[in-house]
Amino acid sequence: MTNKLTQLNYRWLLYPLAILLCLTFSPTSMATLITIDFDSGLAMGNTYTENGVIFSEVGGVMFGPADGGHLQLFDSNGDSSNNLQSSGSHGCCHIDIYFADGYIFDLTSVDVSADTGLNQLTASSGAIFGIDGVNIYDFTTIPGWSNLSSLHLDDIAGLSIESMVFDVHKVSEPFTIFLLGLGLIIMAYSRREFVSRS
Ligand SMILES: [Ca+2]
Ligand SMILES: [Ca+2]
Repeated sequence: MTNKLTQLNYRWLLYPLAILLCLTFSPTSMATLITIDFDSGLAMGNTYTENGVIFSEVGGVMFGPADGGHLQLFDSNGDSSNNLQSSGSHGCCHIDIYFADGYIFDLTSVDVSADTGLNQLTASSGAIFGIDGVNIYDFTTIPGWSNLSSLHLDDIAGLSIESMVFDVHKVSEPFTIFLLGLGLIIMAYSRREFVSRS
């Protein structure tokens, strides 16, 4: 009798534990919204890094103070937060955007303060979006902007971006993968036990 009770408890404890592990450490539950406002990052050489996101000007001069490079970090619209914008006297730019840790992400939104046209965003999925005017663009409603490894921004002449929001999936951490795997193994084992005893 005691032995049977122990087996019963053992079986019914394993299954919830496995489900808890899987739910807690599954990749989708690790998604985190990250807003880049171009205020708190570090501009160095041809890159700007904020909150783990790298903006790298491809083959360009560099990010500069007011007018020292292709790109500026400057509050052009007076809302006390910097914009990422092209510098009029230095022509246009091409920028790669990605996470320093190689995280996979969804592009959630881009807040555009100024745009004179011909500015194009390309996703690693192959999706292309032509920015057309001043707007807060909601990419969650457009197919092709999820599970990305990078973005590419072309010809940002006349473009001024107030902020960008990313939904990052932190799936590359070995410990997370280990715990998720452990949860799946326990779940499979406890299910086998359940089937063999019933
Ligand atoms: Ca800003
Ligand atoms: Ca601003």
